[in-house]
Amino acid sequence: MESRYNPAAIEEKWQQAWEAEGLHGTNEDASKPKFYALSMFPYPSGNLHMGHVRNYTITDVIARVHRMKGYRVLHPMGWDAFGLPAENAAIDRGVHPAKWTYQNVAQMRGQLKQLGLSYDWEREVTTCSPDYYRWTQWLFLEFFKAGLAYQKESAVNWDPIDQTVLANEQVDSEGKSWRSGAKVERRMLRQWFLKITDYAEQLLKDLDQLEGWPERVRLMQENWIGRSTGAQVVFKTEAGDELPIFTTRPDTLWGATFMVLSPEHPLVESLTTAEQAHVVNAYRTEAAGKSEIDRTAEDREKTGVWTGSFAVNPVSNERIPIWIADYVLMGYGTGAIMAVPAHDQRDFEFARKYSLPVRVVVQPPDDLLDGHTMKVAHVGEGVMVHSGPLNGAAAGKGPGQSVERAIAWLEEQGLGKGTANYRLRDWLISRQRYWGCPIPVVHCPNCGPVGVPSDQLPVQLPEDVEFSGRGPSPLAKLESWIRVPCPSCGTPARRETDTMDTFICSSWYFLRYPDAQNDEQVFDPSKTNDWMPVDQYVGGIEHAILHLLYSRFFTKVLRDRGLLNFDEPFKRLLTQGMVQAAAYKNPVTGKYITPSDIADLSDPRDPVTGDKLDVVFEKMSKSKYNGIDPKEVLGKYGADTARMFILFKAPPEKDLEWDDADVEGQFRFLNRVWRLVAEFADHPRESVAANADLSKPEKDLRRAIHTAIQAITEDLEGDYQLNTAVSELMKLSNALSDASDKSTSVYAEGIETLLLLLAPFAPHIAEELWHLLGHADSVHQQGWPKANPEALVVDEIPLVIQVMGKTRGTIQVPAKASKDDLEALAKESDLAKKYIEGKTIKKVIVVPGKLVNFVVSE
Ligand code: ANZ
Ligand code: ZN
Repeated sequence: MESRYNPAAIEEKWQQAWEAEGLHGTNEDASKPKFYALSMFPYPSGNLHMGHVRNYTITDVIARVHRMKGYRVLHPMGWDAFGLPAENAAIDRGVHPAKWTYQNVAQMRGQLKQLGLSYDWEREVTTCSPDYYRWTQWLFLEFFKAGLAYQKESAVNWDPIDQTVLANEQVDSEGKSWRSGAKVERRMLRQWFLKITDYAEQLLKDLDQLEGWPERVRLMQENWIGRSTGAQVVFKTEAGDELPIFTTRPDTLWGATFMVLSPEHPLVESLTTAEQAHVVNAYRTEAAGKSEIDRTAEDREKTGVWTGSFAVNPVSNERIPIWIADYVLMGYGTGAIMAVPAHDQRDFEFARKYSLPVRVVVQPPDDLLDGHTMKVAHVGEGVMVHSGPLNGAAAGKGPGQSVERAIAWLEEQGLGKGTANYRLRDWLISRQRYWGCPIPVVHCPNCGPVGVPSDQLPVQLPEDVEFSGRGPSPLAKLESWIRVPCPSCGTPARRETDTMDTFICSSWYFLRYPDAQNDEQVFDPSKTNDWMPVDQYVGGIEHAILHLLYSRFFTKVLRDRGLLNFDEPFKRLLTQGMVQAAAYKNPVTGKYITPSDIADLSDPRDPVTGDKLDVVFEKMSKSKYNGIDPKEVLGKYGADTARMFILFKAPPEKDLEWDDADVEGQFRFLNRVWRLVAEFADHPRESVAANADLSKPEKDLRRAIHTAIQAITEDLEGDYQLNTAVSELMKLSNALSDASDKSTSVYAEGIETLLLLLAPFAPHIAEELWHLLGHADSVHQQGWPKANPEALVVDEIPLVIQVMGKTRGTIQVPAKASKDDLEALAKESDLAKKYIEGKTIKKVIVVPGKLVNFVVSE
């Protein structure tokens, strides 16, 4: 055998052996309980980064432990392979996106294998492969048939750099594209949408089922869905048109002094008088170019123009002017509001600017408000005044308060009804790019949009396209591909040239793994229902909203289409923390400096300015020069050390700070394990049956072994405290090296247990050493050890000896000793004798399990 631990000599060897034996194939034995362990699949950028390594190692440990515990485990991997980078590579470097993507996949698959991750590669899915996207298209058509996919002309977010439309979710809070960083523009375009809003209520309500999700993620989803309750109230224009509004404060109706419509509201045109037409049109054009984020920014000055028309306040029959303003959005509520300037800050600013009346209907308890003089809207508590049937009611949303009473009254009068509104919008899924899943629709002059029949799927991406600069998608120019007969009536028609948002591809991949090679069906529902839901999903917090919400939406739609029999796809979710590393930042210029440019790292200075640099821990990134390439770490220490370090350094959900010394520390630990086991293997053991009468050191060692089993088993349940599990492994290894007699059966039990417990964490070294002990089968096929409660029993405990209430020390006594025994043992102990000899014992106080106190006199 190798006398030294040499990862290079064992890791690849075992990876190949495991693959040859099909060790990580999915066990389909239905008599076993199932466990579906899933990491979020990566975009194949070409290189694995530390964030990936961390994500996949965590899931791998969980998968491996469950296998050892007797579960049948599904642990698959795949590629989220469509997307813009491939297309941009094609434009910049002239490689076809497919080629670029598959090269990257091959490279990354190799890196994953080097990490010793126990994937069932037979179930690999690649979203850009026709045998996968065929089913993405099939699913789209299911949505289409259900009326959940539709086209609509709407103001959309246009990314001027990537030349495509983006979903609201893909625009950050500053109005910039999540990908290109470009300031997003507004354009009116005809686009495809999925009707996620039909599921808003369920997506919100079912968050309650997700007890295994981080509270923070549930909250982010809740806020994103953004439910607000209130009422829809129907106002009428003087011309008699109905003008419904949504308000969260229907109780303030008597304070509505004007109305505001979104500039895009369909009634604006007919409401605009000839005198106002000029200003209204100019204002509408200006508003159309602004993003929603700009329009709704709180600190922005409110602007607007009068349409020239009036409406009637339905509760007071008062005539109120109708304005348009860009702070009212067409996509929320009804696109029209009643303005209550006394109690809504935006309306207040607007009213002051255009000298519109302010009428107080909520009087606060302390000071008397006057609409003419107030400086800000009053949004707090008070009593309803000048409000007809609501007068005297306490203002607020609570039971019996003004809002509830207003809704009841409006419903009684037939003027409105209580409703809920959601911030969530329908999901804009069409993209004007090539490298995506083609939307399987043909536009026919007679039939309108017609779904491609399922036996003609996939609608394949044509390969002979030209990528010339960042312009319109090459698909839109490929007439030979576009012209097709209508599948329904045969008339010459045109293909849809938009492709789908790649978030569609990733909204169902987890449903495919249970039946990944099915070429007849999207999946066999019995298989997918059997494996789903995912028992443990692990991935980055950056997917807290988009991917997770869309996946939940897909699951619910497919359930309603009869394909699935569960409500939620991911039972438990672990969002792993970031991997950070030291970066050197010049506090004056704000620039990051490459460590190799720094002369002395113990006194880091800017090589150009000479400024002293700050050392900051930040997420690894190229731009901060603090990335550490997994390849280097694997090359130097091997996969097992990399895995151990990453698991040990921080709890999975916390950020992790890279530290070379700690990596080195884990490498040394594995070396110690190696020596411990190798030395043991070199000495032939007597095969001793478990001895009933163990010596004290044997008992202590046995207790240490079973304590480790118990602690690690607990760490691997529920919250996955993988870092403390690694510490327990280290403790057990120390207990074994400290053992005075290494020839006992207890020691042998300890060595084997150490390897079993180590196996999920450092699979290669555990396997090598397991075989070194003479086992023929794999350590990974062994049962997970069970702690023996008897071995955990502590049979001696410390007893405190006191004299006149003063603690003098402790002695060891049998845990089960009686009160009398304790008194006797204490009296006879050398410790007590030292203090009580020559004195008269007047009283002995015994507290079993704790102390013995001698009351003496001289
Ligand atoms: C009158 C009122 C009085 C309002 C008051 C608030 C306070 P959330 O909580 O976000 O649902 N609103 C309704 N539709 C709008 C739209 N399309 N664009 C911009 N604003 C809109 O907010 C709902 C409130 O925002 C509604 O209640 C409405 O103003 C406004 F003392 O109506 B409120
Ligand atoms: Zn037709």
